[in-house]
Parts: sequence; C-alpha cells; structure tokens
Amino acid sequence: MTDTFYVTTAIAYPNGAPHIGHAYEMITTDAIARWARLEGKDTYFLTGTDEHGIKMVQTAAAEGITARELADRNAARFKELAGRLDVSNDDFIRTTEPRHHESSQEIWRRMAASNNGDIYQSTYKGWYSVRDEAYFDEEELSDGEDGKKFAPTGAEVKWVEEDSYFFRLSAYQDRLLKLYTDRPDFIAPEERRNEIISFVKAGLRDVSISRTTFDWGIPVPGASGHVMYVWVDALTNYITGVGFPDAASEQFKKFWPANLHVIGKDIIRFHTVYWPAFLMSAGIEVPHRVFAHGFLTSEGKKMSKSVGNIVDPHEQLDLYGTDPVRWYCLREVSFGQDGDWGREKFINRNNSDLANNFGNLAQRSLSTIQKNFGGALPEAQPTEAEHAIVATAIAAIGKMDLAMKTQQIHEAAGELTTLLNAANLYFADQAPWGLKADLPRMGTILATTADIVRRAAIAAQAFVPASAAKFLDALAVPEDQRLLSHALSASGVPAGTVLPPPEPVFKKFEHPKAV
Ligand code: ME8
Repeated sequence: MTDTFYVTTAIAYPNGAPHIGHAYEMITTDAIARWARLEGKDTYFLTGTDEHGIKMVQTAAAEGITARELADRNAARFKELAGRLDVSNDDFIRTTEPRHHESSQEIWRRMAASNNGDIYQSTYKGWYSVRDEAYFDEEELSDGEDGKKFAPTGAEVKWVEEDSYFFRLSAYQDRLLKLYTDRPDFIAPEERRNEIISFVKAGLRDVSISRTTFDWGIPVPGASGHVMYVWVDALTNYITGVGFPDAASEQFKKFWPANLHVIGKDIIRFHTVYWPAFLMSAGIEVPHRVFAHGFLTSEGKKMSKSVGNIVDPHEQLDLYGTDPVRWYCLREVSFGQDGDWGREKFINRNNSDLANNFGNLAQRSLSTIQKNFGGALPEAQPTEAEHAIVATAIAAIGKMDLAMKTQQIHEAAGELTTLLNAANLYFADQAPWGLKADLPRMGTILATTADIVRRAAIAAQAFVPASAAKFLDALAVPEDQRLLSHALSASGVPAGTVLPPPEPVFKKFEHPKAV
C-alpha cells in the first residue's frame, strides 16, 4: 500500500489582494507537498480562501460592493497567485461553496449532539477584534487614545453583546493536555508547543460560536438568525476538502486525519486548541501535526497598509520570476522563525546559490560534453574522487529527506547548496577542460558531474520545480525516473545517451545602483 500524505495551508481571508506572507505560506507548503510526492507518497494538497465573517462584510461595504463580489474578486487573485508560484495544490477550496456549507452544518450538528450537548445558547458580552476575527479577554488588552482598546495583535477591539451559541471548550482542557503529552509531535516548533501547553493549563473559557448581528456566514442548523462564527467554518475546510460529510468516502478514509496543517504563528491557538476540541467533540480524528511558521517583514519592518510597505508577490514575480522567489522563501528564512523580505539579500541568494552554484555546474559540465563528446554522455570509469563525490551526493540527499520530514525546509535547501558547492569544487579540482589528451578521464569527470546534477535536480524539484525540470530534460532523464529513489540509486542516465544542447537556466541579477 502506498503511503498517503495530506497537507494544507491556512485559507486566507480574501478581503484584499494576497501579500508576500501568503505567497510564503503557499511556497513552503508546496515544497513539503512536492517532497512527499518525490518520496512516492500519494499526496493531497489543499489551499483556498476563508470568505465569511464580519471583516469581509465591512471591507465590502467600504468598497460599495457585496461580500460575495469581494470574495469572488479576491479569491480569483489568490488562485492566480498559486498558479504563478507553481504551487501544486490538488484543490482550491472556497468556504462559500455548497459542499462546505453542508460539511460545516454537519460538524455543528455532531458537536451539538455530543456529550449531551457541547453547544449551548447564552449571551456573549466581551471584546472582539474584526481584523483578527477573534475574541479577547479584558486582561489581554492594552489602552490606546480616546478610550480605544487594542488586542495583543495591535488590532482595535470593540465591545459586543449578542445572543449566541457557545462551544463548551472548558470541558476539553484535560483532553487537550493529554493530546499534547501523548503526541509530542502535534505542535511544532517546540517553542509554540510550550506556549500552547501553558495557555491551556491556565484554563479555557467556552467560546462564542455564532453571530446574530450580520448574516454573511453559514446558517446554524435549526437556529434562524444565527450564522456560525467564521473560525468554526474556516477550520472545517480541512475536512470538507477531503469529502466530509461523506465520512465513508474513499477520499476521506484515505486522507483524514491530515498529516500536516501549515499555518502562521498568529493562528496557532485556533489550530491547536479549538480545532482538536471541535473534532473530538464531533467524534472525528484530530490531525497529526500543526506547524506554525513565522512572519515575513519587508526590509526589516513590519508590513502594514498605513506604512505602505506591503510586498506584492506579483511585483516580485515580474521582477525575478518564480523559482528565485521560491528559493528565497525556502532557503533564506528558517522555517518556523520570522524572516525578512529584503532586496539585497534576495539578489545575493539568487546569484550565489542558483546562478553561480547550481546553474554554473550544470552549464559548464553539459557544454563541455557538447564540445568534446558531441553531446553523447560519456562513460564513467570512477576513481576514488568519483566514488567520494557520489557518496557525498547520496548522503546530502538523505539529510535533505530527514530535514523535510520535520519541516526543516531551510536546512534541506542548505544541504542542496552544500552538495552543489562540493560538486563545483570537485569539478574545479579535476579540471576536465584541460584533459583533451586524456578523453576517457575527461569523460569520467563530466559524466560524474552530470550525474551529480541529475541527483541534485531530482531533489530540487520540490524547491525550484520548473528549473529542476529544465536540468532533468537537459540530462535526458525520463519523466518516470525523477523520484527520490532515483536520486539515491546507484545508476543514472546510461552512457551514450545523446543530450540536447544546454540552455542557461538561472539568471544573475544586478544590485540596483545607489542613488
Ligand atoms: O488568518 N508573513 O487568514 P489571513 C507570513 N483566514 N505569513 C503571514 C503573514 C506574514 N507577514 N501575514 C499573514 C487567516 N500570514 C484565516 C486562516 S485557516 C482555517 C483560517 C499568514 O489571510 C497567516 O499566519 O489573515 C495565515 O497562516 C495565512 O497567512 C493567512 O492569513
């Protein structure tokens, strides 16, 4: 039986155009999904948009359009971005779709029916942040000017009082703490896990899970005038995406529980406290793991509309193209930590890792094969130096695999670069271009280098897929021999295979001149 792997991103609010933080999450999750496919796993990758809630209503009103019009316009932008980033999602869920309404109403019914009722009716009185779509306790707030109050996220909160349904989250404290203990891998990175354990240990309050002051949401079954709190329906997208409420469906049985939810650090409580509690209440298995990544800043500063420094991923793609943007996100930022989008660092990364290291190795070895062997891959008669570099490659790819299994994406990308550095050193030391009088030796070095490029390019498919495919095409690697097992195997492309003339794959970028 093939292993399965189900991975998701958070679903973004389409109240505006996507920013680089959204692109970052799509790219990193895509690398994880692509790696699982390279491992030969039957992989399902879901992303989408979270279209309900008061924030959508208010933004739409300010623009003089309906929430649905706003959702339609911006969901299209998120989809378009996923396409341009070469994101390999299998589905794109929109929470306004009928399948998702059905699914959310079913999880609600199950929660209402469980433990003699995990859902009860009362009145909510408290603080709400529209920007975060979240409730806050008085103690968490800070005071601003004019009596305004602010959530720890910096968003203004408003007092709300309304008739509402509640979820009995307080009853789940022990079960949640047991989950974190029994399954130490459930929350990553470690510091986030500790933060959540302390939060839950401090005690949990029941959560208000319906709203009555607006109607842009999923109707609560059997309770007219109530729509679900946006987070109840948002989290449910992860099961809708694999066929819930048809829990007997092949897809649901195959992919649920999800292997991994990738999210940002600001929404960890929703995913590691509310979500498992909702699922336990509904009698549905909880996901295996939630990984919280950090936030990207722009040239060292927090991105904000008021500062006007929000990085538009489309602009970056226009300037640099898809794979350099992907590589920067995957290599420059330690996955799980905050990172920065900075032009100088971007150009350095691209030029050193992609153009000078990867690109040069491939170009120099392949063009020398064209020049001296008419494009036919020479025979290798390996000496110790060749055995050593091949062993280095296999070990590096093994390390990449271990790193990817715990979402240490930047480490995996770093291993790839270390391998390519070693291969460039091998190539420079052996200096094949000076061996015209010893063609068999020259051929050995070129064939070995081409084989290292093949192995590296197979692994690189998770990171820079279009460029990796170009290398693999240039090496005449058949489509069905591009899995991780092929990158680790003893043999590669047979000697004598005629290779097409190589084309440069990566470009160097110039640093803008200081003015
Ligand atoms: O939170 N850097 O949507 P969202 C990196 N709809 N990641 C960032 C970021 C930044 N500067 N800013 C935001 C929501 N993100 C909910 C999710 S899931 C059931 C519902 C990340 O559009 C953020 O942490 O505000 C989240 O994971 C994702 O982008 C969508 O954020």
